[in-house]
Amino acid sequence: RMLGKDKENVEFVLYSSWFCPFAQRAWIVAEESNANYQWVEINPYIVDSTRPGGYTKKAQALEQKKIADPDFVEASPRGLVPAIRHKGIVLWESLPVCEYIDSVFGNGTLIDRTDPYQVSRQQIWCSHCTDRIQKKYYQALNAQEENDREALIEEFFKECRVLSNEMSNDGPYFNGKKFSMVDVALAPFWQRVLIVGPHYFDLNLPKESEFQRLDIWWNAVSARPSVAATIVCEPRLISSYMDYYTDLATSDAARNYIK
Ligand SMILES: N[C@@H](CCC(=O)N[C@@H](CS)C(=O)NCC(=O)O)C(=O)O
Repeated sequence: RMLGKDKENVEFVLYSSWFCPFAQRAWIVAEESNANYQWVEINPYIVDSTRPGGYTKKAQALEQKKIADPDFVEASPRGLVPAIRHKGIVLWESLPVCEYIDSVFGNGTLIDRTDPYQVSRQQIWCSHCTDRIQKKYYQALNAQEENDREALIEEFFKECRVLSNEMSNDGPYFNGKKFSMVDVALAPFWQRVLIVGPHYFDLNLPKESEFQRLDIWWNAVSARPSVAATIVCEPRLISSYMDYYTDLATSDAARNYIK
């Protein structure tokens, strides 16, 4: 279904970047759906030919992005991936994009929309994944002093424990037996915690029960076909994070999630 194999019947266009965890959320939900979608690969950053594949985390001016791909910037006014185009509408920001794909092309099951409490609760824990777990982790990756990094890793562990304690005991996923939006929100970042972090610095996840629960969660999530389909080449993923580690990133994501 990806890459618009059935080019005649493309149902929506997904503007994405292979390395982007936010875009990976939308990619997972697109894979969960049965839609025939077209992938448009975007590199929103400055290309540096001395880097593997030319990938950096250096911001490219919006004007440049417009020249490279005007349709993309029309779909995403700040020039960030992911974004989608469906018939006459465009949408950007990963979680709203995920919600739309799930409602329109999926089974609408990633959020229990029949229960207002569950809708709001999912939002709280999706934000926790983005603004606390992922943010602390990126800050640790970006820290230039060992002491700062250690303190940030402790804060990251603390936020992981908080999420873990909210996870159901009824099944492997956040909500138990049903895969949900919180699982989608966290999966790309957890993959980076396990793969990218340990390459750049020592990251030994604690052995305590909260982290065992997260292990159970990741085993189930990573085995799910929609998630497995989005796992990219590990060495390339690692090298694409170099600018965070060396504090050279100037992207919108770097400003919002690291600084
Ligand atoms: N809050 C946005 C963040 C998206 C984002 O920062 N994407 C990065 C790639 S990982 C991007 O497009 N960066 C381009 C830039 O910073 O100019 C979302 O959830 O979709």
